Order: sequence, then C-alpha cells, then structure tokens
Amino acid sequence: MIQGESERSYVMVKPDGVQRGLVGEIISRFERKGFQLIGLKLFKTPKELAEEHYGELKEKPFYGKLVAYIISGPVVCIALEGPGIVASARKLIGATNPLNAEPGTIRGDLGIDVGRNVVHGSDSPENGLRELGLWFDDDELIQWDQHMTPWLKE
Ligand code: IDP
Repeated sequence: MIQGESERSYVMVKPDGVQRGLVGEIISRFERKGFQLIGLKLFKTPKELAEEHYGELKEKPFYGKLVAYIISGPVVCIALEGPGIVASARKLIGATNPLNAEPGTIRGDLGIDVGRNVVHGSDSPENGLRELGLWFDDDELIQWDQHMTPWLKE
C-alpha cells in the first residue's frame, strides 16, 4: 500500500539541461520511478515569469544572474503527479549544489556548478501548485488513466 495523498510538482529542465541534450534522460528518471506525467512542453521563458518564479530569492546576490540563466534558452516544463511526489522528486534531483549532490541523483550525476544545476523541482506541495499555475494553463494539464497503476500501487 502506498502512503500519502497524491500531490503535484513542477519540475523543469533548465536551459543548460536542454542545451546539453539531457531532456530525455531527466524525464526518463521520473517516468521510470513511476510518477505520472500530466503536462509537458518546450518553452521560452519570459523574463517576468522567471522573476516571479524565483521571487523569494530576490534579495540574493545571484538573483540577477539566475533570472538571466533561466531565460537564456528554452526550458522543458514538466508537471508530475503522485503520492509524495514533491519530496521524492527533490530526492531524485539532489542537493542544490551539484558538487554536494549524492551520486545517483540528477544533479549528482550530471552537474558540477550551482549556477548550472540542470533541473528544478518544487520544494513544497503548496509551491508545486503555485508553480504549476505559473508555468501551465489549466488546459495544458491532462488527466489520464495510467494503466500501470495496479503494477505500481497495491
Ligand atoms: P533549489 O533549486 O535546490 O530549490 P534554491 O535555494 O531554491 O534551490 O535556489 C534556486 C536556484 O538558484 C538553484 O537551483 C540555483 O539554480 C540557483 N542558486 C542557488 N544558490 C546559488 C548560488 O549560490 N549561486 C548561483 N546560483 C544559485
């Protein structure tokens, strides 16, 4: 039996991940884990959206460079659903600084610089919903029956 309510998380392949050809690898890690994909698009981020998404970091010294990095090329927006998805996605993604991220995590396996850390994942269920609202229109999120469910959940 799987514990916990179903949650939603906003995961994003950042411009470095797209440029490096890591989109398939990153989506694949979440698919193989068993989480359900409910939204997916390649997207060129408007500056205002990047600023709003990272609004909590406005006072940080790296904020300007962070926004510039996020709008520097296309990103891949990924909406995922599942029990405990938010915490689980954060574990799969690994620590913010790839040099501190455990091997086996996305950042631990695929990066070396905190300013180029390949992927984003929401840090709370509330932020998951907030971020999905920022990056996706309602009609871009698809409800569908995952026929694998009986093989994933008791
Ligand atoms: P998170 O992405 O692991 O949740 P946050 O602290 O929310 O980490 O920071 C958001 C993003 O800001 C990071 O993913 C990274 O791209 C960038 N960032 C965080 N700390 C630094 C830093 O010290 N230098 C440059 N960029 C940073």
